[in-house]
Amino acid sequence: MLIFRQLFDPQSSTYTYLLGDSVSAKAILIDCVFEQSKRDIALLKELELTLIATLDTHVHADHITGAWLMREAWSSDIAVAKTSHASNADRYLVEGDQMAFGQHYLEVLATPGHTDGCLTFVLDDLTMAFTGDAILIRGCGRTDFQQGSSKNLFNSIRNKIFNLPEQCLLYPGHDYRGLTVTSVREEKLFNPRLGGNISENDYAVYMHNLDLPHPKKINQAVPANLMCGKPDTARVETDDPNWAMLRFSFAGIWEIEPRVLEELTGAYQLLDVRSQSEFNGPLGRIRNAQLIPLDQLAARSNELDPGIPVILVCRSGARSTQALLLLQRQGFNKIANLAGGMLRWRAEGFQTENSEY
Ligand SMILES: N[C@@H](CCC(=O)N[C@@H](CS)C(=O)NCC(=O)O)C(=O)O
Ligand SMILES: [Fe+2]
Repeated sequence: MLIFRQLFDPQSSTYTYLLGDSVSAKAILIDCVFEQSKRDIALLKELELTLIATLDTHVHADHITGAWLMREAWSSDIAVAKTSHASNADRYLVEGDQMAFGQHYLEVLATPGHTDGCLTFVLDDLTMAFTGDAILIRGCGRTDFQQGSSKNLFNSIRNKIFNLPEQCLLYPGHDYRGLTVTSVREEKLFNPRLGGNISENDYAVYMHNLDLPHPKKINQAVPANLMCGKPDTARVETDDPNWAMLRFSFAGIWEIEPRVLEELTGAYQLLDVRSQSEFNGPLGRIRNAQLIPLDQLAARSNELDPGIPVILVCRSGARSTQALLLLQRQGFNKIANLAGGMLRWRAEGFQTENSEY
């Protein structure tokens, strides 16, 4: 089965696409964003997928690719267009190349115009295509920098993308209004720039008069993307917590595994947010746990020291997630949720106090 996710970066309005094969658990990412790497890694892990490659549709001008960071995390191949002239890639793609992931593959179409190295990736059964910034939903990529050419883009869209089956779904590299997907048929009929019978000349005039400001990050993004997102410094500065080995979840929560908590040596506050009766009940509690039930936490958070990490626990991990968000709003930033709560702690055989079985 094909696994498919469309992900969004709100800062640059970029779509990242995850495509995976459920049989082999192999996955690829199209147009991943540097700042979203933590999120993308969390999702791949939660879906139990292995990233084998990142693909970029072009050298982006508005954001930095996450390709390099992903290769650091997964040893995944970096694939870019041969015509991108980017360094540090593992595969340089030309039209007709296939990128396999398990039982599926994407085929490469060269669709220059927005930049001279733009690629569209077409799924093996022609039901989906990832067009980058060639065609956008009822729009298209600008053609006023990076060797952009309205003539080339007109040709790429009219003679390549519009030659895909009419029902083929088109997934763009960006959308600035929150639209997510379109189809070849829809864009042929309704694209205001080059749908219907609009001539190449009308299109060129339209593009010439777009008058868009340059992307704000163009001066950092283009050179970084020509290096496939390799940072200048040897170490990437992050604000990731360093007080314990934590795992970032796709839900956006830092979690601590029971085994890591058991072995944690530094100072921490273990906060149990269940009710008093549960705290004294048959499931028991973890040694040194301090009780503040969730419904009292807002009023009693001053009993905690914000300078010392707080680990939150409840029965299954749900209430403690709520508690975590509440403390975060109050300015606590060294904070983690015990994954799976007391139930998992016990299931994995770790010791409890006061339990009845
Ligand atoms: N305002 C955005 C830039 C938006 C932009 O120029 N997007 C490019 C894609 S990289 C484009 O082709 N836009 C076409 C359009 O908005 O019609 C920023 O500062 O990052
Ligand atoms: Fe672009």
